[in-house]
Order: sequence, then structure tokens, then C-alpha cells
Amino acid sequence: MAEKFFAPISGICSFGGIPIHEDLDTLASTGADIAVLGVPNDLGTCWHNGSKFGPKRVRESSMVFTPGIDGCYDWERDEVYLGEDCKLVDCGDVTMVTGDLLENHKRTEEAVRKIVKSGAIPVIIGGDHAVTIPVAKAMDSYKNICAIQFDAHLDWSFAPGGQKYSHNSPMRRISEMEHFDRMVQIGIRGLGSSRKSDFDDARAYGSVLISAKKANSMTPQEIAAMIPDADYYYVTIDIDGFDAGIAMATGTPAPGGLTYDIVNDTLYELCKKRGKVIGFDLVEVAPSCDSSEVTERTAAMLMVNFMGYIMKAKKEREGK
Ligand SMILES: [Mn+2]
Repeated sequence: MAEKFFAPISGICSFGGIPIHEDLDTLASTGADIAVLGVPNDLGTCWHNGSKFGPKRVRESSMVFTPGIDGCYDWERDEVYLGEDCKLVDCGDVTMVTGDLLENHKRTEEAVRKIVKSGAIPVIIGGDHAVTIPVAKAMDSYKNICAIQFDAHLDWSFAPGGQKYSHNSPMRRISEMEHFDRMVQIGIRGLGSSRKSDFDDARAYGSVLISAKKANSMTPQEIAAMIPDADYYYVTIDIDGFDAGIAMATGTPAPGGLTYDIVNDTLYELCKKRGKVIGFDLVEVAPSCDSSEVTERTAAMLMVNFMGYIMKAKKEREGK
């Protein structure tokens, strides 16, 4: 008989040790609130690749942050997150075709559409930042979405070398989608992030730009107050938004980055005060770029926390 405790070192890895349900066509039957999906696609990378190993390694690290059987107790907030009333499933990975970026984007979009249709909130593990393009596209059953990005880079390149769907361009592509109409970009820094004309275009779109240095000097409440009102929020977290000290395992790590607490607490404020989060992705973890496992743990811990905040807000909206 199975013992009533969760031993993270044992068993097959899923995200946080949650149940696995890979058949997206029957996802609705699980009653899942949140569906985790890996997108092991790094064909959109312009520098070091390896983020296709992100889903596997983030899952492995996430096993120590598991909700287990009692949920996750946050003693500082005196709250239990992801308890028995939250149904989480891990849907495995989108099956990738070697060397075919656009086919992989198509498969990613189809998979995310199925998750949205099931009623679950998609939580995506990349893959490079290009995977955000098909994921965002699949959210078009919602309207008036505000995109919130944590990243060292602006990601507003139009089409370097003619390629429109690489990790240089996800925020530009989102700005072209009719179901998105607002944007906040937090953590942007450094020379070479983007051309001046790209920044001009982002500002002309109305994007709220908050540099890493600025964000680190603000309270999470002040940052949340700069997030525009919107019916829905989609959040994309490029791991290189964090300081390189806690996120070295990524293709383009950058010093001078965001602290763990400012990102985590801003996500808390977003869920608590600013409305409905319809999904998020965490991208660009490339495990082979650093052997310490710090980056994967940063990613996994943030994801578990954010899922907890999303579910707490959802239950409160439902009056539970
Ligand atoms: Mn990015």
C-alpha cells in the first residue's frame, strides 16, 4: 500500500510530481485548473542553444518544490498554496520535429489551443523565447490581453535575416496580434538588447518599459501599479531577466538583472490586485550552459509560486 507522503527522489519526474495526463483531447475530463506543457524547441536561438533541455531539467528540479499531498505552505504569508482543491496536471511535451522551426510552432499552437479549450490555464516550459509566439497566438479566444514580460532583452526585432519567428522577435509578434493591446516589459537592460528603432516602436505601441535597475529599486506594489488595467494578463518570463548570478544557464545571460524577490513579489501583486492571469511561459533555461542547477531551481521555484498565486486568485474570484 502506498504510504501517505510524497518522496520527491522517487518516481518518474513530472512538474512538481503532479499527475501526468498527456492526451490533450481528453484533458477536460481531468477537470484540470492548470496544465503544464513542455515545448523543447530551441531552433529560434541566435546564440548558445540548449534550451530544448529546459522542460526535462526544470521538471527534475521542480520535484523538491512539489505541492505533495498538503499543498505548499508559505510561512511568511501564512497561506497554503496548491492544496487539494487545485487540480494540476502535467501534459508532457509537444513532440518536436528536428530542424523545422515553423512546424514546431504549429504543433505548439495546436497543443496550447487544446489546453485553453479544456478550460485549464496553460503553463509552458520552453524552449527558447520563440515558443512564446505560437503560445500567445493560441490565446485568441481572449480579447484585450495585456502581455507582461520579464526579460533582459526587448525582443522587438522585426525579422533579423528575414526570420520573423525567432527568439529575437516574440514581443514584436505579440504587438501585431489583435487579441493583445497592452504590454509591460520588465528587466530590460544592457547594450545590444535591441536597436533604438525597436525601442521607439515599443514605446509607440504603448509598452511600459521598466529597466532591471529601476525595478530593483521599486516595491512590487509600485511595479504592479504601473501595469495597465486589462481584462486578461499573459505573462512571459525569460529566465535571463533574472541576474546572471541566479540564471547563468541560459543562452544570453546578463549581469545587472532582476532579483528573485522582485519578480516573485510582482507576480504575487499582479494576481492579488490586477486581475486574471490566463497563462504563462518560462523560457530560455539552457541547462548545459551552467552545471550548478541554480537556474533550473530559480525557474522551478518561481513557477510553483506563480501557479499558487494564480490559483489563489482564481478561487477567490469563484468565492471559495
Ligand atoms: Mn527573451
